[in-house]
Amino acid sequence: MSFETISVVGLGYIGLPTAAMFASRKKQVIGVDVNQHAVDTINRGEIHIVEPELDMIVHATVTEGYLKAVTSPEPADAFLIAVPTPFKVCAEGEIPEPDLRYIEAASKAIALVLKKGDLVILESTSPVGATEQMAEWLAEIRPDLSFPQQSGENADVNVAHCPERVLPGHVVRELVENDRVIGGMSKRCSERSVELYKIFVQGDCVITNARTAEMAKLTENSCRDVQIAFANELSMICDKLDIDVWELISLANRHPRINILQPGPGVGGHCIAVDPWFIVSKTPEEARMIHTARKVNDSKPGWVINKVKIAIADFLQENPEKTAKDVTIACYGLAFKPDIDDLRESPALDITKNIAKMHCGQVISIEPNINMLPSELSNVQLVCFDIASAEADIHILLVDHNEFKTKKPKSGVLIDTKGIWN
Ligand code: SAJ
Repeated sequence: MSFETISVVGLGYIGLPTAAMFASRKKQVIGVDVNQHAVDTINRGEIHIVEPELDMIVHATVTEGYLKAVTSPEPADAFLIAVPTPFKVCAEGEIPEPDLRYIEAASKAIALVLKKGDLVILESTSPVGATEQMAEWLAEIRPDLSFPQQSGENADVNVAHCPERVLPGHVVRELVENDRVIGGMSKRCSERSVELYKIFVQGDCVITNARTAEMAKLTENSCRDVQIAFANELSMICDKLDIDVWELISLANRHPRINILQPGPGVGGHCIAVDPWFIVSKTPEEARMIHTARKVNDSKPGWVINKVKIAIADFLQENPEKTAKDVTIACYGLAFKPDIDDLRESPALDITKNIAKMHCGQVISIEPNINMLPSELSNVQLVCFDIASAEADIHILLVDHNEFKTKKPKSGVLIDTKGIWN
């Protein structure tokens, strides 16, 4: 059975581009989101997120009538769920638990419009077992339909986990070119999912089971987290031993089998800093290295703030006519990684906020990708590079945006967490 109408639930950084790709292949796509603003924006042919090339595709597919957005699900042949999976708030030092409430709400909403022959795919990054849990929620609401946990290959509704793996900033290209891991709850579930993704995916669609697919995604992001933690740990060791970590890494990387990543102010975004906890919370006894890596990366912003405190004290000692009130600190970059406007879970934002809280003098921020500072930085001023470079006494480089690679403050104390001003 072919897929004529496809529904994507959750129109964020993954859901909207995915919906747009199906629509660009002339499928009828119904995007569902609880956010009325997002729905209205998309229906005008515009987008509410920043992602290169996406605006053109959404505009074209909405105008041609292939993509529409709604706030509650409508019948379709396939449903893809791409909602957030954050973790629950917990006390400091405790292991965060995944919060599946958005998956639960999305699956209960689509359950009402499911029919025999439909396919449901969970794309959200999820702890192991979440797809089986989702199938249970669907079955609870629709006892009139059979699901793979009850009827295997003969189920009325097929269910699979196919994690998204695209890199923000390159989503449109990676959605088409990347290989997909397809974890069906039965062989038939996997085969139908491959048929669906092949509508636009040019990469290989590799079949496994749902639990392995869930773990594959968590493994990819945990692997990157562990590798970044290694680089961050090296940067702290080198600082103590008076060695330039950037030179060290470039030397070590000349070895044919070594590829060390880059240290920074910490790990941000809502993927790499979150997903490893889904493994640690399930298997705390075994996941020792993954847990330690999380702790190392989470400790890096505090380490940078400590460096700033030392720099202020040194500056005042060398300039005895000044008090802390006279010291202007410039923080370069707020985004969680270079050349994007996304401030979610950003260590640069966290560091700037903490410096503004502890420092009684002026704190200024330079972030070329935004026009307005978030409300939590109410006592910080957004300025351009040249003003900051001329006015600040202490310059802290937090994100290696392209603009910062070509310019360097001419005077003052430099704290460079990304190694581009060396
Ligand atoms: N970072 C470093 N040093 C490095 C590389 C990255 O400190 O050498 C930092 C970045 O500055 C940033 C954080 O790590 O704060 C994460 O950035 P990233 O570029 O590594 O990854 P994300 O979060 O943008 O996207 C990741 C990708 N996963 C992998 O590369 C394994 C992407 O493919 C996933 O789809 C995405 O997570 C996701 O949605 O899970």
